[in-house]
Amino acid sequence: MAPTSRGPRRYDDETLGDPGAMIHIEPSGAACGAFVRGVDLSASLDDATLAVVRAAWLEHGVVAFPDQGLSIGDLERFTLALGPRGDDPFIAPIPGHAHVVEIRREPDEQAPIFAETWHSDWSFLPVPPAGTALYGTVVPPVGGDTLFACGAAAWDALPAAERTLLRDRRAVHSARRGYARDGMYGEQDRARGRSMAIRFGDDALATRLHPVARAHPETGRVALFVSPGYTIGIEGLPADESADLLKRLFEHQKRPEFVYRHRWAPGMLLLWDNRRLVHAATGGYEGHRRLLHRITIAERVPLEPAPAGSLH
Ligand SMILES: O=C(O)CCC(=O)C(=O)O
Ligand SMILES: [Fe+2]
Repeated sequence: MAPTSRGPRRYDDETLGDPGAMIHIEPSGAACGAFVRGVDLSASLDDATLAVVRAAWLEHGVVAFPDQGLSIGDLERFTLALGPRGDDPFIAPIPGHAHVVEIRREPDEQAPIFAETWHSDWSFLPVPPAGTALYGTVVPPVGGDTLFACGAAAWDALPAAERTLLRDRRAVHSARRGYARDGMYGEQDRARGRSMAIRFGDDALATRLHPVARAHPETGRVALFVSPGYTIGIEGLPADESADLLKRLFEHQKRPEFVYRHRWAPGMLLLWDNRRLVHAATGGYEGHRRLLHRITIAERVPLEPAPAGSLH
């Protein structure tokens, strides 16, 4: 059919049929992480583009979209296209945006760096969030990288005998180390003048069990799902054995071969998969401001324990 016979609203068929042709995905070369270029997140994404973005997120675990220039509304729209809104139990939202929180640090702030302990976001919830989107609003010229460690690579690298011992175990998760009154972000921390809107409290004492070896609900890939931030024990083990085992797993999961170090730039959106990765903030930007806007993306399906057949 001649192009002239097309209606004015038609796009070129090549573009229409293959959004991947315009989207460039550059893997980090580490166990996780990729840069995604050629997508403008300030506009609504069509279904085909969204599918490419979703596939990249699942394949690489953490994807960075540089040079976006997003408003809070853009961030809300994009994340809602990926999944339902997640809860942020211990950080108050910004005014007028019930699901947007700030990761903030002022130049003269004395409190310890927020989230420097490895964790998977809010893993103590009954159904932990699938993903997190973090947007670089004010990015310091040095430091402030975010580290990501691939829990699937960590699981695969465990000796077979260890995987056998761990495959039916459940871990005890809790927010208490961070958000209880006596936690890292509790009463003492508030007295040190942290600028983030943290809401610590007794709710943080609750515990929740999740499989140590967790099958990803969308890819089926099994990941080691524990972290020093939120995992406080292994169900059914004496306290000393549980502590020893967790100590070993925490050392193992952050081995350099599993880690991607993400360097931020202003206007960059980062999207990660909490089901596969643990992450940690870093410092090194004393005297500079850092401000990121964050939205938590909830799981679309209920969390199931890993089926035995999918473990290896
Ligand atoms: O500040 C960072 O680099 C990461 C903070 C964090 O853990 C989070 O936003 O979930
Ligand atoms: Fe986090």
